[in-house]
Amino acid sequence: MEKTLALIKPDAVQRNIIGMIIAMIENDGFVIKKMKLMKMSEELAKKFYAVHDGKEFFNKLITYMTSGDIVALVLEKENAILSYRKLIGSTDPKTADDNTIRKLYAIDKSFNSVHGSDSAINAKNEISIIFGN
Ligand code: IDP
Ligand code: MG
Repeated sequence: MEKTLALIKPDAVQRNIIGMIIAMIENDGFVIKKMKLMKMSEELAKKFYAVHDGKEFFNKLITYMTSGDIVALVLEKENAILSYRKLIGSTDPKTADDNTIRKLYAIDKSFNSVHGSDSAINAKNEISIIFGN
């Protein structure tokens, strides 16, 4: 069964909506295989988001992701990667489909409440960065 890496980002943890987001994940048929509340160090955030290094929003992204606790989850489902990307909706909540996590809960394109791996290779890589091998 396919696995993906999900993060509930600091803006959502701070607003006490961890439970609402996890309810949406479970209601969509995902099984939680691993879960932890943690705070990303600057080093970890930079490693996790290395693909965005050099972009204009990179520093803002690192400051945001290290600003408070996050919840990290390994989710399992058939086609988990694509299915979870569909459940979270597009990066910018303004263009996200109705009833997606970002449409319902994201503040804006920067503070968008959740992360989801976008490919099999990135899912494997991200799971090992956060949970180890
Ligand atoms: P994704 O989270 O939908 O995969 P990415 O393009 O991989 O989106 O960007 C990673 C994260 O960086 C986003 O979720 C968001 O928090 C932030 N981000 C992306 N694009 C922008 C932007 O144009 N301005 C500010 N923040 C952005
Ligand atoms: Mg991405």
